[in-house]
Amino acid sequence: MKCLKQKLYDKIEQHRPRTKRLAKEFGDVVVDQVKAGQIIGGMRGIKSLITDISYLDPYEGIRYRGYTLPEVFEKLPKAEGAEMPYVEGLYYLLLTGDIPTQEQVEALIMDMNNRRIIPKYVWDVVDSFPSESHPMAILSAAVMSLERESLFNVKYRHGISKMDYWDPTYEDATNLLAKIPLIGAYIYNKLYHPEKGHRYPDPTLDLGANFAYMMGKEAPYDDVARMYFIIHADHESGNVSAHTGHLIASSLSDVYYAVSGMINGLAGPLHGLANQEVLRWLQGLKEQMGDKVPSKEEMKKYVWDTLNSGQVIPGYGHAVLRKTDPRYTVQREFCLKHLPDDPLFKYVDALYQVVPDILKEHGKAKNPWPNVDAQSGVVQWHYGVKEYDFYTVLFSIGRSIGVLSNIIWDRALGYPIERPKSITTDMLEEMVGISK
Ligand code: HAX
Repeated sequence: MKCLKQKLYDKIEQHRPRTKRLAKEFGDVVVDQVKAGQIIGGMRGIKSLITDISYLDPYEGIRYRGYTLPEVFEKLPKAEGAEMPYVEGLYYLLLTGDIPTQEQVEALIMDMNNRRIIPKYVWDVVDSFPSESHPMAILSAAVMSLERESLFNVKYRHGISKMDYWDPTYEDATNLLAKIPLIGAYIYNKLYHPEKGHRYPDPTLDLGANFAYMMGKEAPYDDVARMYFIIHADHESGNVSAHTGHLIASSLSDVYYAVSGMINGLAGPLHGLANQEVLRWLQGLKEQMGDKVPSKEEMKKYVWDTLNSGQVIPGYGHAVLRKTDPRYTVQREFCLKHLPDDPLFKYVDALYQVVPDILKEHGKAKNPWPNVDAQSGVVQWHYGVKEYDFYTVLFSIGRSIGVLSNIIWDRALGYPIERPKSITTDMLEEMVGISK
């Protein structure tokens, strides 16, 4: 049996001529046009990035290597008795495009378990933060501190060939992916449950089960962790976190710099932090209502009050999607099966009944439907992770799977340093025909 790295090498060799041919023979073919509105509107919709790891269709949602989320959940190997697949299997799929066998995933789990040792200075970095610090700031700093371990940097200093950049990058990426859940769980225990202390990983467990174990959670939290990391792994390349990771790595900064930057981008309330914002916003509604479950009219009023005060409804809308996010649906189905009577789930479900119509009437949001963040806090809350500041750390662990896979392929295909062109307002006014 070929190990993941050998299989990846074969795939890279097969793919390289395609990229080379596109660049050499078709470099001048026009594939998109840029409108002035896109330049001042956050580059929305401009086709200017390339990735084969995932593709986001506005109406269908995300596909990983061509597979929809339900297909991913159905096809990837699972631990005995588990409802959700191994996270390691997803990493294998994202890197190679192939669904791994049980044996291939087990070999990868063993490999990753051997990469879990974390130098003491990382714990010291985490411990040195004040307890009021946001866990995303701590996670970013802890990942950054690991940069010292980069194999890519050592090889680069010794003069490695461009064709081989992907190899130490794969080593760095797999090392970081093995370690980041430990850092996340350590931050959780330190900030919120210092009395319990930190649990070191169990080498017999896979990434999802290990995370549950380190968080001090029983089943089915292992499946919750697997589901959570898998649905958050990738959303093609243009979103803030994925793009930041790619951009930083394009200057040949190593994966530790890139993933730390990715985490910083994810920490914004319009992106990953929206999952904590949903919970904060819902708690506000619960406080207003006392113990009473709000009526539909009261719910509508709360939504309108939020909009009228100039704020966004967290967990709704999307820059690309134009329908309910399948990542929302996966979690909703999990909730319907495992926690149908959870009071918070009922709130979120009731919101689903009122928010889209209100956003349509409000008339601004291009997509009135819920995104991944509308539902994810509910699941965590139900299983006792009520410290909602922590939710984006969970998102970061998941997102690192896609970002790292992309960076390995960026190196393999030799994509250059990213450098779009900017213009001044004067120039844009002139281009659109505004006379002074
Ligand atoms: N509530 C109220 N107004 C909204 C809205 C929402 N949920 N979503 C969009 N709008 C508004 C925008 O603020 C914008 O208003 P202005 O014209 O006054 O600036 C207008 O509708 C048009 O925006 P859009 O084109 O539909 O959306 P964008 O591509 O600009 O932004 C966002 C996409 C996800 C940032 C946006 O929908 C939003 O702010 N949603 C709430 C925050 C959220 O849930 N973020 C998480 C998104 C998923 C994700 O990345 N997870 O990590």
